[in-house]
Amino acid sequence: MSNKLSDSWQVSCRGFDAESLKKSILNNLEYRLGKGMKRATEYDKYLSVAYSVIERMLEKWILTQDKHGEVKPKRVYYLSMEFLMGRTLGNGLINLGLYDQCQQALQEMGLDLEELREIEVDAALGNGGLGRLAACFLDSLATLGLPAFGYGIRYDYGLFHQKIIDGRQVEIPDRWLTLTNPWEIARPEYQYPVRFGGYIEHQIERNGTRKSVWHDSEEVYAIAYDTPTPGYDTNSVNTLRLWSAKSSEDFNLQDFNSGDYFAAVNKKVTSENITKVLYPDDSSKSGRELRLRQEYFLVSATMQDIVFRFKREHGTQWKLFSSKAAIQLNDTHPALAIPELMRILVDDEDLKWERAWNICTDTFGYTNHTLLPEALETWSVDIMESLLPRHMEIIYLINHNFMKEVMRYYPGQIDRMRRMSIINEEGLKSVRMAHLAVAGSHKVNGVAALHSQLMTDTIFSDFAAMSPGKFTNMTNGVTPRRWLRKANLGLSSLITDAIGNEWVKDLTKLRDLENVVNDAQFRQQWREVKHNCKLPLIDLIQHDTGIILSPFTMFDVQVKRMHEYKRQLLFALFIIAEYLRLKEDPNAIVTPRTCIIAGKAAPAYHMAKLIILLINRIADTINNDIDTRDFLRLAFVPNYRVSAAEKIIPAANLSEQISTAGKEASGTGNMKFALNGAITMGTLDGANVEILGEVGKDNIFIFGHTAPELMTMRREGYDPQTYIEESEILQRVLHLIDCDFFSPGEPGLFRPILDSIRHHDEYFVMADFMKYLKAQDDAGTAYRDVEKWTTMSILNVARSGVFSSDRTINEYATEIWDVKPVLISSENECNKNCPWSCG
Ligand code: 26Q
Repeated sequence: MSNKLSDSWQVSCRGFDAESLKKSILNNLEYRLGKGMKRATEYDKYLSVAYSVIERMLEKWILTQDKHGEVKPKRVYYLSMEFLMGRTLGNGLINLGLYDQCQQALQEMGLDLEELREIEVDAALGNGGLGRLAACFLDSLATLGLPAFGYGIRYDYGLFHQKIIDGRQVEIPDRWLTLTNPWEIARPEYQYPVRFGGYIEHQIERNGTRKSVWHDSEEVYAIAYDTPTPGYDTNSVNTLRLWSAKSSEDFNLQDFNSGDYFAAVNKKVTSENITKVLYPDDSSKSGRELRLRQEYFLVSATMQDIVFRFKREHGTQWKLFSSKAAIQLNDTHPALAIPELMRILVDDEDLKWERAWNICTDTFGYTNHTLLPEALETWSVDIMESLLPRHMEIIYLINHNFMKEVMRYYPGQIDRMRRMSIINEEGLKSVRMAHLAVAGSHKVNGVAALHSQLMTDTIFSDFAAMSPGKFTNMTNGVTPRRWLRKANLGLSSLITDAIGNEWVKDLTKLRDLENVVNDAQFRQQWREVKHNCKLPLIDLIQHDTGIILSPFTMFDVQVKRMHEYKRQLLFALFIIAEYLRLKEDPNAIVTPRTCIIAGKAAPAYHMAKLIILLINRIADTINNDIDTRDFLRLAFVPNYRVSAAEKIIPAANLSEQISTAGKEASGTGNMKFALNGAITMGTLDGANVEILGEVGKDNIFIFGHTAPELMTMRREGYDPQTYIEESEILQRVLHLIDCDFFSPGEPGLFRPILDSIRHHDEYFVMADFMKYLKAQDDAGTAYRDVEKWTTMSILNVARSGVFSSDRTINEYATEIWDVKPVLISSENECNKNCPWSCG
């Protein structure tokens, strides 16, 4: 495909041609790694290429940062405990416009770019949607030329690797840093002390003002590691700054001198533990103290850094602060940034409380990603008091003022105050982080229209009644660079040949595909591309599981974290029903289907792990049944991760988005599938509602009870038994599990699953089962109509433009952040007259 980007922006110290790249690659191998081609390992070769790519980012990075230093624009700070970046090489090459040249350079050296790309280990510093959203946002921020920093934690161990042994998930530590990470630059010159524990002394100054002094705290240092985040077809390169913990003293001298060497080393180890490992739970049940330490560590280092940068550019003109910094909180995990900024402004910078508070609320924005009550973050006042005594005081003060305000609005409404309080006084006293985040922000947003509506109807209804203008919606999006241009070269090229390549930067241009939807040759090519996307996935699955699949079947895919509300179980029950139908009626009309499931379960989430086991046992049974195996297969792909998603999603025909209505805040996988020409099989949940709105009801399969219907059923009493009694198919499916058909020799293995859906069925699996079966039947029928399916597939892509994270970031920029792009032109930089002659 034509991949020529406008070349005016190309910075020229390191050439962007294949010849210069070759030179760089060999130079890096020799002078950075100290090897020649003969002894270089595959990883050495990958590193040499990666170094050659990052070098070309660095020039633009410096240019960008210098420019920002000069114009001192308002910057966006995206604070997140997770950045699920995946691999960088392929996307770096695409964003820099270097892909084809690099491919050519490597080919001439007898190397293969695709093979080298596969060597890179994913940066898996996130669990799922929230972390990947942060990564997509970084790509869009840079592409749009917005001055921005991502701030997060440099975990030594990212999300665990998942192995499947005898059908069960086994967790393996992710030692992603044991091999060199070429994309980061350590900045030991940027380090900040972060304090924990101790006590607060309240002094009265000579002039009568009160002063709080924090004594006897332990100190840990936060060291910055920077990764450049380049935009596509632009000189803008922003920064992802991740903090790593370093002990403040190499040894505790007292312990050391008293002869206790191990105690001395141990203290060092304990404080450095803060950034050891990412919490592998994508809900917040685990109220562990280490997690709170992590959250405060991120926030404290980040706020010090932001204030340092502000003072460097604007001194102590605090009135400018909120017009120079927009800080976005990715869920409540970094919400301590609010009391931390209060502490810095009031205690360190001597601002009056009211003034500091106005600065805070003008600066912070908070994004909510969940309504599940059990996932709303709270911390016990006890833990907070002992770990962060000053912050606990500040939170009490914030709450005191906030309660006064509530009282002004609603005099005498004690119950409302109790509900809205940042401190939950019932039982063990705790801090409600969501209430803190709402109180301390000028904008609070949900991540899809339905979710934002439910948010103000339910968990934040009192807050929305008091400050309606504070609440808004920012429907999620995904970056088209990674999720179409990079992940699906075949479809990208076909699209570009048909409508040009502007869609990469303006995804709404995909609409132009509607002009060729009836073009017979285009349609034929479309089918071929979709077919070919299956081949590498088939190889991967055979390699990882031994299961052999056929590309001539419908690929029906559900990939996402394992969660009861996401209802992988509903998909599994459908597969059993389909299996029974095939067994009982050899002449049944069927659409040959390949069902693919992947996802990790939180290590302590036993039900989710049991569902993985059930899926694997179903797969063992049906894949080995000669009566059915030509029509129905199932594969559970181990170790779902960003790089696997890039292979799985393009191969899908049907995209399973079947969460219990009202439970999935948005979903972003749903968008990636639609963008790659898969048709959604979905409930009216999260962004599925908006996908329906875009593609139209003829190009999607929607089923199941709606959120309001389920609300009524909960209120009036829901009995799954009535649905079971009504459906013979459902009875037989459940019976097959019950009689240990999938667990021979292990009687009752799946009992907990059956008990849960037969008796409580919190996620309405039974209530939606028959509706799902019908929708699946419709999808199977539609797939057999090749022409109809082709149209649906093309229209899904044509109408998915709105789900670009560029659109989302533009909305944040104008409606929440008030930030503007800064053009980075390539004048004045290294050119042919470069004195260093470094080409
Ligand atoms: C919190 C405290 C302690 C330990 C872990 C956590 C924790 C970690 C990760 C809580 C939640 C998460 C991740 C949540 C998440 O990924 N939410 C998803 O966000 C997506 C982006 O907005 C949405 O599309 C999904 O609907 C939502 O589930």
